[in-house]
Amino acid sequence: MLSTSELERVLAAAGLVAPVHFEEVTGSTNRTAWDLAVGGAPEWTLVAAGHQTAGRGRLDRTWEDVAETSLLFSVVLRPAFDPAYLGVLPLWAGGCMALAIRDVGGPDVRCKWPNDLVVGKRKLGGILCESVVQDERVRFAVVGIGVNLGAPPASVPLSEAVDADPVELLGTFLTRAAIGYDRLSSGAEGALGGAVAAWGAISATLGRTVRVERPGVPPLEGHAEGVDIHGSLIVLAPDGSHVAVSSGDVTHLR
Ligand code: BT5
Repeated sequence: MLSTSELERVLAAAGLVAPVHFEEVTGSTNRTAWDLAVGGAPEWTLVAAGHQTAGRGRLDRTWEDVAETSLLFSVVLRPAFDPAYLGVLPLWAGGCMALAIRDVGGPDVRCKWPNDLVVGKRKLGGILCESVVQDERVRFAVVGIGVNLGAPPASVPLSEAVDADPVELLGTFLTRAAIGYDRLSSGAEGALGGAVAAWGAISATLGRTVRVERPGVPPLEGHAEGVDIHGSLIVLAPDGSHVAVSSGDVTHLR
């Protein structure tokens, strides 16, 4: 079971020093982490909950959970890299979590661009990265992750769950994420490229024919060729052009 003392323990075991904040029931851990970040909370401030009443996805969508059958947490980061690299964060976090799930004996989880954790067509986790950029610098980023454990919410079609202990999974994620974060944060090209390559190696999207939907733009169908150093999906369009997609929703067609 998650608790304040368990959060402190797994953070320390990952070699990280930061405040933790646990609530059995909260609105949204991203919201709490955001408020703490605005108030100056340091990197790796960790917020977790047993249940969210206002869990958030991207674009005002909701993240559903069944109380006590999810891992729901957010961390505050203050990457020093150029804000142009913010798109790498969900890929980096998703890659770390997919591998952490495998480490604790879970199934062959893959990453669907930009922020889903999937097994086949079923989604078992999602990542929500929110950030503030000021004076061309990242003031802070909140990386929130939800993973269904034990049972997916019945209200969400095509959802899936993994059988894992939340404390063990969180600890394994933090240990993976802490390794190499400082180089990523510094904007080292090798680290950014490494995070993108690690994501690509366990991606469910690359090599597929996809449809990309973006607000206010006609849908784009094409071949998902790769991901660039900014985390954008490179799609080969039917006219032979390469389109770099920095945000949107992807459907795997073939
Ligand atoms: C996401 O958004 O997938 C990001 C989810 C991030 C959730 C974490 S939990 C901790 C932290 N605090 C928060 O408030 N949020 C973060 P998006 O790509 O927009 O996908 C949202 C869609 O996923 C919804 O519209 C549903 O279709 C689906 N969905 C919602 N809950 C789900 C669940 N538990 N399992 C699988 N799919 C779900």
